[in-house]
Amino acid sequence: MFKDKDTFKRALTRQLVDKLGRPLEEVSEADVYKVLSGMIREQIGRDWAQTNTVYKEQKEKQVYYFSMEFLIGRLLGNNLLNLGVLETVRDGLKELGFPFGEVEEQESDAGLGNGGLGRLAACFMDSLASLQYAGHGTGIRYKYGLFEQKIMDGNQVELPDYWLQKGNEWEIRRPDKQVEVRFWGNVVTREVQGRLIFETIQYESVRGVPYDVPIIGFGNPHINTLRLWSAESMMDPFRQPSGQDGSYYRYLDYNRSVESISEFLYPDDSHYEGKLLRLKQQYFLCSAGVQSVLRTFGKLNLPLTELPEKVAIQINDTHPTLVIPELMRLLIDDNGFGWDEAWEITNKVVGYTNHTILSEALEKWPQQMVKELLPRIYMIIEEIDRRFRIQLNERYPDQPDRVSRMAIIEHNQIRMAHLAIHGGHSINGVAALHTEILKKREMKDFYELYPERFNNKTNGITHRRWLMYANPDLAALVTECMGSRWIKHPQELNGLIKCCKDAAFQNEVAKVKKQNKERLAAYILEKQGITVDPNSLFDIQVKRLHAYKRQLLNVFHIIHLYNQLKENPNMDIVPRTFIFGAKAAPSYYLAKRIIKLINTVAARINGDKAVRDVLKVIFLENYSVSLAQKIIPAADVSEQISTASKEASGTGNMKFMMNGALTVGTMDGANVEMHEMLGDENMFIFGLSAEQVQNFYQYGGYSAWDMYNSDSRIHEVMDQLIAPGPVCSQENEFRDIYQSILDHNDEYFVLKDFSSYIEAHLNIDLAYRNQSDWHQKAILNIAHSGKFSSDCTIREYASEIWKISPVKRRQI
Ligand code: 26V
Repeated sequence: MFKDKDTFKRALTRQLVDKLGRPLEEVSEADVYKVLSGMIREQIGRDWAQTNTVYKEQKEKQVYYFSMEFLIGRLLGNNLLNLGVLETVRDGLKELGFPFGEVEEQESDAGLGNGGLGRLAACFMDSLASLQYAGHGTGIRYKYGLFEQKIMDGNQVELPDYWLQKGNEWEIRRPDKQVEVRFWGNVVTREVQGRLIFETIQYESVRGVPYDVPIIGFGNPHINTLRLWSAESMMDPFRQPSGQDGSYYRYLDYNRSVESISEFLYPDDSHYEGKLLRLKQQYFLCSAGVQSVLRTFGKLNLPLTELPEKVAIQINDTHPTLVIPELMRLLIDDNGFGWDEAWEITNKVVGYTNHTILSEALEKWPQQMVKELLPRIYMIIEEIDRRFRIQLNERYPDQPDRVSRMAIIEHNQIRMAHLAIHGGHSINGVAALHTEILKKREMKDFYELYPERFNNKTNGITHRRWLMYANPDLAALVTECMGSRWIKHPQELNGLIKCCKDAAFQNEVAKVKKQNKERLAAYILEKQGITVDPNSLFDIQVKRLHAYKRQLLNVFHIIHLYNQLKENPNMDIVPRTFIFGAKAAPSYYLAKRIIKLINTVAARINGDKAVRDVLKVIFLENYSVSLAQKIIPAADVSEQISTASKEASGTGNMKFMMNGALTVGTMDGANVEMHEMLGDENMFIFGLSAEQVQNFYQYGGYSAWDMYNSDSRIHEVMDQLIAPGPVCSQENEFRDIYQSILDHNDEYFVLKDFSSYIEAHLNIDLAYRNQSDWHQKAILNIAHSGKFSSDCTIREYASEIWKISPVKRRQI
């Protein structure tokens, strides 16, 4: 692309002058960002078009990853990395007087996701293209991404994230590929030549316009497409009547309601709410997406019976489950298929990934709402349910309870997970433990009915963004140690095992970690005016705020440490900096109170001169992909402390591991698989097992009050939530949190795990004192992290679920 630095500098300078008509001295970072991204866009255009031509000519099977969320973050740096010109551009820009960091900051984060589920979709996009699979994303182009978080007086305040304000350099609007999506109306049924015909009348139309984002493969000319749909009004505003009959106002209402469909991302994760707008969004995604898939398939001139050989659709959680009835509708109503044939095709095309076992997150749509908004889709779901019940009654003739447990429509609700399992050919969990829980507990009935459909696909992260890009010095060190094969074959990171005892290598790793910590410390100083010591142990918990993730356990431990220090100011501890980053769903009261608690504790501790050399607590505002890239490389300790059985997988855990942090964690999600490789020596495991947690839920036997009464450390910390002192400035300040634990019997076993968590932290303290041993452990963490590259995950999806291979270009 750019042969060398000087070629790049010349090309950029020429473009800057040509495009802006200004001398270089008058050019801003924002100008450079814009012109540079434009240059890249131009360069990749041909490869993008050619990738699509190859797909078409070779009739490659295409995978479509349907997701309500794609948390992609910024693209400039990642694109340059994948194009192999990051270093050239960085050096060239520097010589032109534009530090890359500042140019990069001009881009807004595409925050089109809440957390793990959305970021996973983004990592998968990167792996699909880098491994040369024909795999694309289908999502929504929200005008507003996840809210921007401000902390005011310790509380979270949400501001709209208008990420498109400055334009988006990475998208191309494709009005030529628009589709129509229909809502509301009535279905009329007619019989024509012995066949029933279903026609929806008096519906409301919405125009779906796709915006395509190129997904550039690493080191290859393969460019896939992330297609994000935007909802627009169908009518031409200038042709609307403006008379007194009210139609103009109806038009304005319609317009507003249409545009609201792709207006904002729902900021709730893990909590289902039966909101009509959310249902509209889901159907909009599914209908636009499936229509577009069929249109592309149509260009192959093959019969639709061959759809399963040429198309796979993976649905990211149940949010896009309506692809099942929508595909049925298009096959039956628009293409004349009979039910059975349409069902077989649909079944073979769709696969479903489950991301949560929290029952409150399982989607169940009110029957009536679906019936009104999507009358034809509702009829199809009803028919699916009717036939499924017959099948179940035949198989379990004397078990009506089981039949109602498994039915798709029950208690006036449509259970999306049941529809997804029954309507697709594959259901997978996202870590070994999670899949086992699905099979043995949550989806037991379905596992008994369809055992062959259940499979595990442990999550992964792209090592390109999370190691090579976020931590270039560490990546360079790895390459120096063992060459660069690991970049294409991340599992070969385990070649580092042999260097883990090498003192010189340990020192180099330590040096890089120190620099990353210094950079983060500088950021903290700039943002918050607080000085943190890069020699202290950086202990970090960044993730969505949720009770099951137990940020509370972390804060309780900090309060406990503080109590000990107050009692014994000379206590010998390794100086620590605790860092948090977390957004709470705006309606999640307790989560927001926990943010307030963290900030209150932080203010107290940071303001106490007596402990300032050994203890600091930082809450970083507005945690996002870009911030994660700054934070994670600087971590010594990674907090992965969810109540066992609750975290489906976790992916932050993998990012920290790959960056040489040691994990303190429970035997939950993918932590279990990390532990399998690392052993007790290289990880700090504590707390109840998933099985113990289950037993408590099932048989009882746990009392939070007993914990409170029997452990003085717990007693002290809990009391501090309600009595003026080091935590509260006034009485009862955090009584809500106190009650959530004691009066609701500590649903997530914070108190139960407290003691073993303290012990794990004592072990961390001890281990950190031996720096050589510590770095050895850090290196082993990096060495074993290759298994968690999303490349491995995607290869498994490709061969076991989608049945596709990397695309080889035939010579034309
Ligand atoms: C859930 C819901 C449920 C109700 C409707 C609205 C809504 C919106 C978003 C979500 C996402 C929650 C599910 C989620 O993010 N799960 C996370 O998925 C990660 C990737 O598989 C996994 O690593 C995390 O453990 C899991 O919590």
